[in-house]
Amino acid sequence: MTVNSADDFQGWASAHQCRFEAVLKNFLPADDIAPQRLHAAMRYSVLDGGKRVRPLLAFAAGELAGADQAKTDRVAAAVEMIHAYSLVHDDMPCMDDDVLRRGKPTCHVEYDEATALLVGDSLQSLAFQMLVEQPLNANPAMQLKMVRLLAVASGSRGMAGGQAFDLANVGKQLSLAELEFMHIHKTGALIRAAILLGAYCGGEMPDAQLARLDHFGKCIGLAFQVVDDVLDAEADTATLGKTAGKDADNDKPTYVTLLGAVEAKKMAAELHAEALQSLDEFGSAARRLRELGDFIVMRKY
Ligand code: GRG
Repeated sequence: MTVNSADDFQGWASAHQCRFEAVLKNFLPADDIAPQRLHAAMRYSVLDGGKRVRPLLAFAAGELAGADQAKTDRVAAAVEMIHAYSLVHDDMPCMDDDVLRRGKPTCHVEYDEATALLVGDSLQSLAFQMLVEQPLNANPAMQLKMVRLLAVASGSRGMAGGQAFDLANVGKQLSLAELEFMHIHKTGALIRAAILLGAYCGGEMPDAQLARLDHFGKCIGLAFQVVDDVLDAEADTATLGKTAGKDADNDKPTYVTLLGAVEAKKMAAELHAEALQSLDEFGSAARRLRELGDFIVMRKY
């Protein structure tokens, strides 16, 4: 069965997840290549776990834009490597200090702190290698734009900046606008980048359409975080594959602490509706993006 012939969303997503696991295995250095322990820890942190939401968003946007699978595989791998690095570093004692991730001991618990630090560093470098080793767009200037996009989304004006804001506000009450600022950066920036990078692998798209795709990413990225906050408060550790109730334990400001669970769920539903609205003009070509939007707000883990 090819990925495109899988008609239902679950079939499409599973086929991509399965195929992409092999892609990642191939892109990551083998664990018998020196330094073996670092490479084993990189593979441990990236493979065999995670919902692969960001890669699926890149594939869906790539399919919308008529992109080659080999190209979207590279941008999806780059984004997933950045995401995996952020989880490894986030779990370290100097940040969230957690012991469970994706149903397994966190990287620094399974290996050690120095290795976890180097896993994050190396995954970040490998992510950018993914974007420059092969042509991803007929226009080299566009490929440069793609590299910059991922750099900004993951750096101090994106994910890492959002994490700094998060760490600086532990134990504090934030306004809704401040919470939104934090999550648009910490969680939303990489989700947005996944969608645009997938689209940039395909044919040229008018700026207005790209802006609508980006608006979908902005809304669904924020919805992802609101749902994450609700799940942290309401789901159990076994279902999540990470320690539940961690936000309350760490005295973190969340949508649930600020608005209460009922209002937070309402907010997720509103963001979901706004996200879907921005895909209207794409018709059936945006079907997978819509379905991913549904999955993001309805997920249970
Ligand atoms: C360390 C630079 C740096 C950044 C860390 C992403 C992040 C920033 C921290 C993770 C903490 C966290 C739980 C954030 C909430 C949203 C989020 C990114 C959840 C994890 O993403 P999922 O649910 O994870 O997509 P899987 O394991 O499915 O890939």
